[in-house]
Amino acid sequence: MLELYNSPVSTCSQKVRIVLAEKGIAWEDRRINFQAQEHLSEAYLQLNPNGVVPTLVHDGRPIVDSSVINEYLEDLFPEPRLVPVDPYERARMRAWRQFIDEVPTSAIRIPSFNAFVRHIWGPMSEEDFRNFTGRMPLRKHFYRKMGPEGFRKDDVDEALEKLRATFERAEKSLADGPWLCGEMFTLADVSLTPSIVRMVDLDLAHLWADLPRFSDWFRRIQARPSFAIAYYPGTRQLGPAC
Ligand SMILES: N[C@@H](CCC(=O)N[C@@H](CS)C(=O)NCC(=O)O)C(=O)O
Repeated sequence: MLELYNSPVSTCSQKVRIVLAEKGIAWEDRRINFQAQEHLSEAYLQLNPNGVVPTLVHDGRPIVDSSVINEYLEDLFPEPRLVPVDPYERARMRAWRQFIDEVPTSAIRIPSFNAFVRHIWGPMSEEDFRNFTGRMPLRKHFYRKMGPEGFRKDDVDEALEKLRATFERAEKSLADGPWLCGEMFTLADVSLTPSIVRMVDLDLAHLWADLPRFSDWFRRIQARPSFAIAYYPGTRQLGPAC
């Protein structure tokens, strides 16, 4: 039995939901309510000591981190394949996925938190906010750096530059497309998708308007049946916490 602790609007959860949909895997939806701080509850921290979503629980055993979860799902359910068989192609895919985890996935949090998360500070006193963020195993300093005013303009500019660099890198790779790693749709394509969807929700799609191959890639992504399944109604209606 597979249970996914996740949130409809969380980009990292969306990454795993795409893979579940691509592979047609049955799973139990365990929704975490960020506003109720369920991700910081003792019970949830037992499953995921980082206090973030998603967490996959397979026959009672937790697996954390969306990229690790997706590789685990690939191991459990190899068909249809989302990871190349050839070791060199597999390494190339993992290098892409690693870059995506390090660069755009981190960068998108800056404009995203400014737009959709910062307001949680509003009703809280400074002391309450410090107590709340003090309970976060992974994101304490990130939230505190954001503060009530949000991330500064130079932080946002740096994030957008990193995102733009990603699109340019993808545009080059896609010359040998249709997917990031060539003919095969892989976990690298899955990993990049939620950041791009979030860019659209932030009204930042103009940042790749001059990149035709990348624009076509995103159209192809949205045409896959897994997209509508992972992005069911409500997943784009952005509320607090990513
Ligand atoms: N590397 C982790 C990161 C997970 C993560 O940051 N999840 C976000 C949602 S996309 C979260 O739970 N945030 C909680 C918070 O902002 O307090 C993964 O990929 O699973």
